Amino acid sequence: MNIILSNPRGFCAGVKRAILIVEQALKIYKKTIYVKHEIVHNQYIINQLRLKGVIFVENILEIPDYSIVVFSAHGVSKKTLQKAKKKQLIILNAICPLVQKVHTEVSKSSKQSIETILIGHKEHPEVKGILGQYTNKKSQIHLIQSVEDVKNLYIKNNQKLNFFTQTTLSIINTKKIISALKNKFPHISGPYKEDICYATTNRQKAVYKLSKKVNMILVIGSKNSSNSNRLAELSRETGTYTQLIDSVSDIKKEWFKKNINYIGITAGASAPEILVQEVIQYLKKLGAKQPIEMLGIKETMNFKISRKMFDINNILN
Ligand code: 10G
Ligand code: SF4
Repeated sequence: MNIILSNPRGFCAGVKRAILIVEQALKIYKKTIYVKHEIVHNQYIINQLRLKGVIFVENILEIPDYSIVVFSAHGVSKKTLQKAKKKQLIILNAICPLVQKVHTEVSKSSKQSIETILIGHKEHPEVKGILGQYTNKKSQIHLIQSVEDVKNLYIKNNQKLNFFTQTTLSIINTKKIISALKNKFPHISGPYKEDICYATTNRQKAVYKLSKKVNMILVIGSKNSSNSNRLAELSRETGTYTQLIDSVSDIKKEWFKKNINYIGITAGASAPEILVQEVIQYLKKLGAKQPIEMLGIKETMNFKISRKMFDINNILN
């Protein structure tokens, strides 16, 4: 049995930054750190941080007044931010800068009363956060998820219309939706391509390439991770036998009974490399050879954390 590792895979710059913000907060403040939503959608990361005392909440109202809160990498709505301010919380916003860019644009669109379309998955926290930037009651933001939704979309003024996208969508499906939008609304404005980020794009391109070389792909990522699900979906669409696993303990021996000579492994943007290495060790015990790293794009993106972020005086001003 041979193992081929997808490249790039695993942590993106936004995830690294978000986890580091929580770790720095623990070190600097030496107090309970609350996190609004899972900092990133990965069970291993969440369990590790819980062991360090971090408390994850879905509702800001669960947090005692004057506490320290970190907003997850997926971002929050303006309403959530206001609630946190009302409770006088010390806020550390770990939103990925690439999601922040979408917030800024949607907020601008709202201020200018431009009807706006967001392509994204309903109920996903990133989508809730983006929708929550559009506060103009006289105009509207519409959430769509499919080409079918474009057909049913009614817009008041289609001469002035903007669209944006969630950052972790399927590249192929999103292109289809955008093309349907452009056909129906020729005057629509949007990002140069779409707001799907570099990490999502690179991991999807890599897993597609990998699918041509292997009989089976293991995608490491949690069930609620949008970008990990999109990797598994794309891999399955190529006809490759695919399993999305949180960790090595999800693997079932019967998966390997079929004629599998080449196994591919990839990991979502929120899955740490240690989980990949544990799967490799397991497969080696089943007789797999030393893994081969597939050639791929070298990622150099790095999001800095400003020192000011942890400065109490700066936060309270
Ligand atoms: O893929 P989603 O958005 O579900 O999140 P994740 O935590 O699994 O991965 C990192 C991506 C984000 C923080 C959303 S931009
Ligand atoms: Fe940022 Fe993309 Fe990572 Fe989301 S997946 S945190 S947008 S780099």
